Amino acid sequence: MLQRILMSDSVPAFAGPTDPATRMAGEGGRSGSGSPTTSVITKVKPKTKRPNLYRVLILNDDYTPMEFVVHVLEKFFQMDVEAATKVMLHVHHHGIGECGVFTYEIAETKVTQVMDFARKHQHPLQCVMEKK
Ligand code: TYC
Repeated sequence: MLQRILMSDSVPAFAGPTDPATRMAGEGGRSGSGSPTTSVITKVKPKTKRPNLYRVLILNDDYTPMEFVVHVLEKFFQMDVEAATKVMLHVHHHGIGECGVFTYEIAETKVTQVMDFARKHQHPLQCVMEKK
């Protein structure tokens, strides 16, 4: 978004032409004729947007072996065996649990990797993503 400040016959006191966030257009301050001129100062606001984040969750079921879930968490979510076991037991007792928080594309890739791996080993493990 550009913020425009229209100033008459002026040179900005708050930021000179060397300020990278300020640009001047038009005739400039001194035309040489001695008469006042108009300058348009466009202030460029640096805007960095934070990406949307998504939780990747795994769901409990009655058939997927506990060791397989621990293995999945180690393989795709860089957990050590202690952290993976805690998450697996949380899911086992509460029905659902968080594996991590990622940007959209990373989260989608993790879900696909887990689902493909579970299917390949014929386990019904479910993995989903949810916008934070
Ligand atoms: N409930 C499963 C069992 O008793 C273990 C399990 C844990 C399965 C977590 C899925 O996401 C899961 N074998």
